[in-house]
Amino acid sequence: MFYLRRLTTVATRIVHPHLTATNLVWKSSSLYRPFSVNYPKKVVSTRSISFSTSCDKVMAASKIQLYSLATPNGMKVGIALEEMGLEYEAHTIDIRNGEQFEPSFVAINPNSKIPAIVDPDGPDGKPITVFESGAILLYLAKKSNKFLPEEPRLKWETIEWLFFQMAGVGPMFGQFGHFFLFAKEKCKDPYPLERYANEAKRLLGVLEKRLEGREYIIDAGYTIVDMATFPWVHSLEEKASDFLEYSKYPNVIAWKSRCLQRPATIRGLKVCSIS
Ligand SMILES: N[C@@H](CCC(=O)N[C@@H](CS)C(=O)NCC(=O)O)C(=O)O
Repeated sequence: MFYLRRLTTVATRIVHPHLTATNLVWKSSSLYRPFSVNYPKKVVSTRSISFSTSCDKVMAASKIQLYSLATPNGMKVGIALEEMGLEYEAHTIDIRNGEQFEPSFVAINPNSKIPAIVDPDGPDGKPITVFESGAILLYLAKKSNKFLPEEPRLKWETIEWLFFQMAGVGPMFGQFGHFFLFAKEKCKDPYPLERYANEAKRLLGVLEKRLEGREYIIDAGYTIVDMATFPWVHSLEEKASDFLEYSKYPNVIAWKSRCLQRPATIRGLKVCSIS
């Protein structure tokens, strides 16, 4: 883990050479809250990092560097990288231990959330950092020329449904998961769970209608929209299928099963797995 942290720090220096390598503060949390936004964090140690020549090969990294964890948001990017056949190196950021708050990671994503990438070969040939899973998917689709249709109407439909996932499915399913799984004991008021369960069901209904007579969300075939959406649908099906009445959404279930039949997608789901 220490070596991975050093890789993260070195990659950060590639794109943020103004950062110093010393006095980086590592923050940790004893609580695992994949869906949470505000949970207690405490600094457990402070140590200095120094660079040695053994890290030089990382300074010359030619592959995309992925910083992630296999949560529904993290899985999106693992799937995209595998499906697109892009070369990459994956680094696990353990949000259970507060690694998303380490300065070296904050330099890559100022919002302290996974996933994030560093591409040493950005659009202008120089290194670039990209955070927010939707932005990363668009970036990778453009780089690989895959999974984002070129035909203008289909392209805008793809972007439209990607925003639907980013602004609707992700946040609402996430809040539902928080109140259903993690805040069960903390919050006795039924209102938040009801609100987010109703919204999750409503969104499943929107998807159900969209998938009527369609194999994938966009008619062009499997796209970055499916990669962004099905990990959330799959995750809540595993945890709350009865509560959210998944049996009422047969088109959604059939589509999710189709996504799960793709070997590269299966590989992508396992990138940065939580052990
Ligand atoms: N909108 C962001 C959301 C990312 C996000 O919420 N990531 C979660 C894991 S699924 C995280 O890093 N949580 C850590 C925290 O909240 O401290 C995206 O899609 O990239």
